[in-house]
Amino acid sequence: MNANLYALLQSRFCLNRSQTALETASGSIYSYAMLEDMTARYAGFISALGVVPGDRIAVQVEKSPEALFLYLACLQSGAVFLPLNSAYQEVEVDYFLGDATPKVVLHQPKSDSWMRALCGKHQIAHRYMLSDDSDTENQQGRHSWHENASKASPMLEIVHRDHDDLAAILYTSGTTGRSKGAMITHKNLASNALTLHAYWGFKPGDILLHALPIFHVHGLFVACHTALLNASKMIFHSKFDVKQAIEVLPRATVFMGVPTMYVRLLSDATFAKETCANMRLFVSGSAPLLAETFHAFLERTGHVILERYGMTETGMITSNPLGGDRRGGTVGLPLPGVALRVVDDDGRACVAGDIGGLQVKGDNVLPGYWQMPDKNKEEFTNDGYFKTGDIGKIDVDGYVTIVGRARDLVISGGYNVYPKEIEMLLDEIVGVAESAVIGLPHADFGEAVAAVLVRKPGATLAEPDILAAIKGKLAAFKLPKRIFVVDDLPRNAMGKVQKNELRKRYADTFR
Ligand code: MCA
Ligand code: AMP
Repeated sequence: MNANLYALLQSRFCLNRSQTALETASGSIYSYAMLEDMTARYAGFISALGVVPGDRIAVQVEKSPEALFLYLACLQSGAVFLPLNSAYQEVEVDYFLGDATPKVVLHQPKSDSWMRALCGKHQIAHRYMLSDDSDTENQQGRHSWHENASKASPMLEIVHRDHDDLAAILYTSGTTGRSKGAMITHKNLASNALTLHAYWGFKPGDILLHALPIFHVHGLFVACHTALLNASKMIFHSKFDVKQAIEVLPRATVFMGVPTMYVRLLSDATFAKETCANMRLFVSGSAPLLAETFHAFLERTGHVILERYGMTETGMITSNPLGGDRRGGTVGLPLPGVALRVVDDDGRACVAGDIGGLQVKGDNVLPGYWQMPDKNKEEFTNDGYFKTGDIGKIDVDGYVTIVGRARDLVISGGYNVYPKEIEMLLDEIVGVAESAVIGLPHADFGEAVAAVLVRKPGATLAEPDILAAIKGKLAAFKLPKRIFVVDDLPRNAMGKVQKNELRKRYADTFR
């Protein structure tokens, strides 16, 4: 049997391929026939470039239908898809390309000069540009992906892949400041997609409003896979715009978003019960949904947001039930086929209600990190459980609550930011003795990044200068939204910086 995920997805496409697969914000319509044809052409072109199964294709482009076809084409041709957040800067991308050694790189026109240099540095054989559909000028030329690939002969087969063959590599930052490539197999993706499709009760006629980015698990795997398995139409917005979302929501039945999106919907006075007339399911994840958002949404719309929990490395782990009790403040129950346990500091299983580290096992869990054998030993237990780094509890009814994180991580608007990565850059600035980066409560983003700097004797540190020094080296969403300069950092008896103390001190900064 061919375990290629694309074979599974394609087997579910509607027989009538003239049905709509994607509708963009500008009104462009792409049928399933078009999706299949473009995917096959892109796959044919990938193969003609000499890419063989297992080769990586790195993609840093804005969201567009073509970007989705490209992902599907990588699956079809057996290539390993390596999506990169379009906000990443040259220094960040340099590392990913050096580590993953892709054979092909696709990028946005705006990064032409530095991508050219990076591809030269890493001896990457092929470089193409893919722009979103609003940018027709850059759709042409020798380096235009669409111009070249859309004319290729369609690949007729779906390349055979085994369950454990890689489908994608997604980089997640690490607490050491060094990113790790999570290796995701066809089995990981297929098992999670089938489970979610059934668990969330997808049915004929469902229409998904898709406004998430497609370079992370939530938008690319969770949202696209469930919709494609259902042969659904996706109203495919290149980014979340609250006005646009409210305009099209009456035509949708399912929405998936990060908590910031729910906060923004609620902050718009025109968002009302009527907006949700056809909706059957609102899903939230990637960051904690505040109780006040959960309750305000119920009051305004009559809908109980379904919160679920997952990770890049594991796909979705838990979900509140579709039919049963959706408990606010919890992330629901372990999904079918997913084993989840809570352990204490010594790795012993906790009893119901006790707080500890969450560990997970199942077909959804990655086999390991790209070229990091030592890391793999650290992150998995001897009996095959993956250590999530999240702290939580499972109550007697099986409901899971996330209470914190063992790793130093800020989640801002659904994006993960690792303080260490920013601290390393701040510490290099002349006049900075040391730094501590923290997440502070933020009304819109849930948490926002802030930095506390200790100045060297006699140095003057001005916020704009500090920001200017690191801007361009980090994706903009990682930049501190406030910088505080202090004489020293609070430390415990062991000399460890007490970030909790700092979080308390500056708690009201963004409220
Ligand atoms: C944008 N900005 C941000 C963020 N997004 N700052 C902090 N945190 C953010 N998340 C900054 C920009 O750099 C910019 O700064 C300014 O805010 C406005 O940028 P803009 O592009 O207009 O922002 P936006 O369109 O309003 O974006 C907000 C957003 C977006 C819609 C919430 O961040 C988003 O789509 N988040 C979803 C992330 C996601 O998909 N996560 C799933 C990961 P300046 O003006 O200074 O330039 S997968 C995952 O976590 C697991 C598996 C899971 O469980 O799902
Ligand atoms: P990422 O590494 O980007 O895939 O982010 C995964 C992390 O997001 C998890 O380890 C959790 O810390 C967090 N996360 C995802 N969903 C939720 C949720 N519903 N509630 C709280 N935290 C979440």
